[in-house]
Amino acid sequence: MITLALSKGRILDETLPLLAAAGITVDPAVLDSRKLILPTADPGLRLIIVRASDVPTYVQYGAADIGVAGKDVLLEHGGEGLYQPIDLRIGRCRLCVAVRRGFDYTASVRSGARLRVATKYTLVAREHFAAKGVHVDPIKLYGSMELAPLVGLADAIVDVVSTGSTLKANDLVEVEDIMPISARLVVNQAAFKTKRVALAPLLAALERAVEHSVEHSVEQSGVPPAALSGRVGASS
Ligand code: PRT
Ligand code: MG
Repeated sequence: MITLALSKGRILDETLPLLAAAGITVDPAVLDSRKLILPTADPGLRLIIVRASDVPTYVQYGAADIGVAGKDVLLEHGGEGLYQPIDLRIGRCRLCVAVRRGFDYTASVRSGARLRVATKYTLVAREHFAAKGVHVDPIKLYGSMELAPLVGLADAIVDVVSTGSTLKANDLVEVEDIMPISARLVVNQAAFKTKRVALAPLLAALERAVEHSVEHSVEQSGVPPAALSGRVGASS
């Protein structure tokens, strides 16, 4: 039996079509239930529903063999005990730095002031600013990061942005693009060897499903997705 860890919301919603293309379907009644262990039409594969930031932990410890997690979540986790063989090209967004409209970020950085940065991604933020020689005090939050600069908790936020409408609605502006983000298939390193016979065809089918959906989106828009975000074949 293979166990796949996923989070409800955009990750599950965007993974289901890839699974379907790989020939694996899930009963809609099961998806609507509050169950946390979901069977699929393939008796050799079940899904478990966990918090997005917990996916790497379940897979690292082998409670799930594979999982789907955003690169943002994987960077913050560290990726210990995990292989990341497939960029699923779903859950696309970008990690960025944003401040209140009117806050002079450039001047503040130039003056060498310590910036208070509210974020769910304290490790990533620390590394990003250290590499630029900017002094920061990361403030760990678990959600609604956009609020922090508005009420004086922080000077800046590091968060993922997709359409930009949340920033806009809260009078924040993006001042730095850190990196493009998409979701990765992660595999427990031990399971990759011990369950290779069961995993190999599933990984191959998912890879084909991703390629097919990429070709399809090129046909529809005329623009290769790699030109929109990230590199072709990026897997780290
Ligand atoms: O919600 P919960 O706290 O349980 O966990 P989560 O927020 O990590 O889960 P979820 O399902 O919201 O996100 C799962 C993964 O989706 C993330 O780890 C990202 O890799 C990816 N992803 C893609 C996003 C977004 N797009 C996104 N827009 N994750 C979050 N957002 C949020 C963002 O934090 C901000 O608050 O949406 C808001 C901005 O959206 P726009 O469209 O207004 O820019
Ligand atoms: Mg969320």
